[in-house]
Amino acid sequence: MSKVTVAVPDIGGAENVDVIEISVAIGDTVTVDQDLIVLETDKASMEVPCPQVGTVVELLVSVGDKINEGDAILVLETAAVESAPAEAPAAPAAIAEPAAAPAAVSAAAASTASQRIELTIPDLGGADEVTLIELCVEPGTEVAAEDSLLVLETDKASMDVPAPEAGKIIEFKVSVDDKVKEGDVYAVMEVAGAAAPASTAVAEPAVSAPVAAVAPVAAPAAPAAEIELALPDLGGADGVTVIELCVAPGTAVSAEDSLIVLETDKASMDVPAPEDGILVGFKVKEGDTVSEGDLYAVFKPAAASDAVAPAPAAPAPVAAAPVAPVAAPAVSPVSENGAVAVEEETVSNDIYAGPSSRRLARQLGVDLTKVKGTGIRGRITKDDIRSYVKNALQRTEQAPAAKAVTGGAGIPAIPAVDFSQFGDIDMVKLSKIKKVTAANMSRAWLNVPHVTQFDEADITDLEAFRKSMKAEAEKAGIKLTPMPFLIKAVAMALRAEPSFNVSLHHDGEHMVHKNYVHIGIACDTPNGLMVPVLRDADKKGIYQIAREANELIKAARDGKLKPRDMQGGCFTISSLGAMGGTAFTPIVNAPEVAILGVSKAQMKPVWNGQEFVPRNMLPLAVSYDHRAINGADCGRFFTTLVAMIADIRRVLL
Ligand code: CAO
Repeated sequence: MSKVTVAVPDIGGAENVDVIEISVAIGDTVTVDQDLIVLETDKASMEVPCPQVGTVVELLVSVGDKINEGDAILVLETAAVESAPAEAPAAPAAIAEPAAAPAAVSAAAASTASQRIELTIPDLGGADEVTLIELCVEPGTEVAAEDSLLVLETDKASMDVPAPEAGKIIEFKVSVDDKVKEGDVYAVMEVAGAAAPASTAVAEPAVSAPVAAVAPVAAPAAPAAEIELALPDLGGADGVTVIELCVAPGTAVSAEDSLIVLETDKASMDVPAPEDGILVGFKVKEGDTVSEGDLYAVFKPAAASDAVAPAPAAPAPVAAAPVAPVAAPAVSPVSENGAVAVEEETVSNDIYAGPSSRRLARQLGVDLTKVKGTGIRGRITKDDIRSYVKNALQRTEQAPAAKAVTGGAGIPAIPAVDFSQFGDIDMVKLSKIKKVTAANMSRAWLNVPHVTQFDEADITDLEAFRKSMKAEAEKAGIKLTPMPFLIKAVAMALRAEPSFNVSLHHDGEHMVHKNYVHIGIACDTPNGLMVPVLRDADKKGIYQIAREANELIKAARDGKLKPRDMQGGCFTISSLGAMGGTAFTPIVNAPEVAILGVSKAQMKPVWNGQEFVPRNMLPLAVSYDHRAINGADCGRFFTTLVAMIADIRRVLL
């Protein structure tokens, strides 16, 4: 065992750098390249990797400390036989400057095997130094030829640097936010077979950065004061795609403002305005394929533009009309959902994202102006896009308007309460039926926009008739309560008013009209509320309905209903008449679209046009799903129903 002190490596001359994160704790076993701490200046942050395997035995810095190159960070206990110097300045070697890293282009076979090659930064189109903004893979990753390894960026362009061939990335020699230039070694790669020649190790991006390459050319054909802008050096790339037009025709722009964004499969670049002026119009549109020298816009330099109208006549028929400014992207499938769109906010009109992120966004139909970047300096990463899509999908699933028929509502849960703090309680487990009922009620209540309409039916004559038939019915073994009459009246009212005998199809596109009439009977049972279904009530007589209803109610109370006995209802009747109450608002038993609530009948004085007469009045309530039924439909249905109950002979008509 020996102890090694890990020190701050070369940090590019930066001084008093903040320690913003300690990534390990005392006792941790660490491996080579594992992050130990994170440092940050106002320009960059860097992770300090571990130079060798060991166990952290002492931390010598804390978050908030300011440290410099060579400062001790922590002490490692290693398995090495020979002890390292007490204050070993060994760390720098582990950071960015590997032993014998050649300054120039890649050379084959740097380290262990002859198959290892060093990868160097390719031609940057004349740009001096560019910033490394993303390492696309982890050391140890197997990559295919052309897989992106790095993303580089100037203030005007970003580019992916692809793998020159298939292999395994052994290590990166660079870190995010490093400045790199052509020829810098950035990674060591293990490739199959013999060492690759140096040239194969140099990745050639499809498009080089057009940093100093903007080339407005005076257009001979253009009217005085207007010039046509030509595309700059594209690093030899042909067939580059126009992916964004950044300003609307007629817009005043400043020098260096982005006018269009071009993209190959490996790089994207902004093409900036050459000077202050007015972008008169575009000669290209999004999706066009362009090459160096192509005329892409008509531009009026500020010096020449006194007062140019917002849409001056372009010298050539420019493609101004169909151009959408970048702030109004055409594609946003997520925001097609109204409910979601309301919640969406445009985060930024300046899209700061690399080509691979832009490509992913296009594949997923994501509007990048709405994505918040969490990368360095607010850059949009692929993870940002994925999180955006995930969140959008979750919101869509929760948005009732998005799924008017099948959806739910993301309402906050009722907080948990410990009732025992207020007094003695007993906890009784819910029966399965009660749990199912609770779920069904919540589902119906949250999904169905309910309207409840009230009325009274004069059952004086009905009750007189029922009572006159009771003894006869009893002889036939039938208990004749008001319920069979209500079932028959409802069945015939549904026949007369078929707009109530429907269900919304779950696809949200259709209404299911039913040519059968099955009536659900809400039953209070010892196990909870159950709703057996009496089939074809429109085709049955009162005695048969009464007999079947009694059997179903008994089976419900005895817990003997079969699943089929509870399926297929068109409409439910819930009667609390035997219990009392003047009115209640029943919940629609979805996917049925309406329910009848029956309260306790009472003798009431009713004006017959000449005098008040005592009548037995039955309070009724119809709740209906306002997605499927309009108030006028309910008015018709309810009037028909009340008339049938008041004069039961009407069910024969
Ligand atoms: N007004 C006054 N009296 C009424 C009445 C009314 N609306 N409805 C029934 N009665 C009387 C009956 O006349 C009967 O007495 P008689 O036969 O001697 O005249 C007595 O009350 C008992 O009737 P019942 O309740 O046994 O029979 P029913 O067919 O009317 O009802 C059932 C059966 C299953 C609907 C009922 O027992 C029940 O369980 N209701 C509860 C429904 C429920 O819980 N719904 C959920 C509410 S929230 O949606």
